[in-house]
Amino acid sequence: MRNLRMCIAFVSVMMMSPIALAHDHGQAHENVASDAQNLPKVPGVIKKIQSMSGKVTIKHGDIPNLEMPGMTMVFEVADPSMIGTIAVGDRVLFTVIRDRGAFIIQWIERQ
Ligand SMILES: [Cu+2]
Repeated sequence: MRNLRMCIAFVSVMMMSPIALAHDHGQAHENVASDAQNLPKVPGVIKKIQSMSGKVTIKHGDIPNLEMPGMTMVFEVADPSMIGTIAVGDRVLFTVIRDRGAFIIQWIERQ
């Protein structure tokens, strides 16, 4: 209840303040990471890692947001630092988007 009231107060301030609105607009563009967190987490097993090209081959389960059934295929990582957190044979959860024909891993975590 208290949170709700704070939320309403916050929204009211936002609506009255053009500066706050502009700030919020800027944040929306930086919020790719939190958008990615809303993607379904897909289970998979790492089959191959090509660290130079940032490509990872994963035997993956169903990917609901891409309407893709389970298979083994190559993905790209959104951030090269992701490569260092995984190894061949790892069971992982990951989120992925399709961008201009490429499948880009947004988030990945060992299980
Ligand atoms: Cu696939």
